[in-house]
Amino acid sequence: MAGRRGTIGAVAIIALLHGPNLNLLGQREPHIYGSATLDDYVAVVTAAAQAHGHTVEALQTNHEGVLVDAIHSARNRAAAIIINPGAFTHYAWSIHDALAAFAGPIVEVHISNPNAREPWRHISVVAPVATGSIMGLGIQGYELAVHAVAARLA
Ligand code: CA2
Repeated sequence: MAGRRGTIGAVAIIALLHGPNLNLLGQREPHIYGSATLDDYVAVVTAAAQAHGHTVEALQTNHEGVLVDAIHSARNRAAAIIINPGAFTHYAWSIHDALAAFAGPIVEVHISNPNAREPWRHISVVAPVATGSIMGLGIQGYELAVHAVAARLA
């Protein structure tokens, strides 16, 4: 059914994108990232999206170009992007440029609070092209991201 870009009827597709090393969630560094696995994050986001009548397409990659391609695909498929770019956050201008070409809401999410960590993590090249950024709230931050996106798509 024709509709707004990234929608199937009234159902919006939310692209949930994760960058490098986030496939290791729950396996290492639980003192920083907790014990939830990436599958747990996807499940929480999917449940929150479904509560708003939306659907989620999730991807994790360790490769910058693959993430750029996923953002390009989202231009035609998704109504919104929730992205944790991992360490790409801090230097990957290709991710910045790809997100800048996306028309819908973009929420940058971080599990930890990069501003409370090493100085090199204090810079985000993604934040200037995001609708908003949520950090330091763990898995709850992802739920908040879904609510924020849903409000903007309503
Ligand atoms: O806090 C976040 O969500 C980060 O985006 C996570 C990135 C880090 O580079 C950012 O500064 C902040 C790192 C992801 C690494 O994830 C791991 C998870 C478990 C074990 C090892 C790495």
